[in-house]
Amino acid sequence: MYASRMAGKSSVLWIVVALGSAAGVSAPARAEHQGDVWVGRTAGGQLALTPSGYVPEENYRVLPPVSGLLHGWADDDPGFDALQTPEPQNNVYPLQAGCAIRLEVVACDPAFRAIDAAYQILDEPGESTYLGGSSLHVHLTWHVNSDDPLYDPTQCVWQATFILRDTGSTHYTPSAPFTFSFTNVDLSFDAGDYDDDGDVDLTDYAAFEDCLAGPDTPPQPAAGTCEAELRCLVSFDLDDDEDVDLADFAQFAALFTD
Ligand SMILES: [Ca+2]
Ligand SMILES: [Ca+2]
Ligand SMILES: [Ca+2]
Ligand SMILES: [Ca+2]
Repeated sequence: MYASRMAGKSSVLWIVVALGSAAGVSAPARAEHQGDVWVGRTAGGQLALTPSGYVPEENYRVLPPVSGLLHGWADDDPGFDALQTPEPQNNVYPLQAGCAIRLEVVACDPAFRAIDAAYQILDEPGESTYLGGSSLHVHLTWHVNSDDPLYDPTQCVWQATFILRDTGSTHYTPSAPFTFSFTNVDLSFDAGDYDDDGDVDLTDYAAFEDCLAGPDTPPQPAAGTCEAELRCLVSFDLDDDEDVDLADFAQFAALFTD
């Protein structure tokens, strides 16, 4: 079905077509998900996030620049919301009355911090803030602080790992750790469209070649910057395993628009 649209392009693209049509296509790249983290508990009584809400591990959260009180990049999404509807297929159920849920830092990168409504800074392991009870809904401020002496201007992704704890009468087991990735790079382009001009064409293909480093190897684009590497992954790591290889190439080929 791609052959007619590809007619007249180079022989390289015919290989692309063959690979693309052979592959299962359309897994979305890791991208920006709108919405909150949904908090619930398993049937066995462990705090858990549902995959129906924002999944920290599957998303880069883009923080816009801020000025004034805070310097650097900050936003208050995603927040935390209590799950309302049971999800037996995910083994996650609504929180019960009596719970008292806290968010606790396990680890976070230098210059990153979470700020709660009382302006308490969370940036050291063990620090925590109260999120609420069985109907919790709270937004912290996520902040990459460019005033921090440890702020590294060559860094473009900041990670922060948390767990949820219950200090209430329900005595839920703490959640598994979960890790957010925040970035100050604008990632609002579509999968495959590296140069963000609304198509996937030979220009993007050239960028794919620059990003291609093979299985289980981080991209090493010529530009050599964190931002270039991140753009490689967001554009071309279409099977979301943190590399750009031939498996991604097969999916990339199917995205060709011209
Ligand atoms: Ca393009
Ligand atoms: Ca183009
Ligand atoms: Ca791979
Ligand atoms: Ca990949």
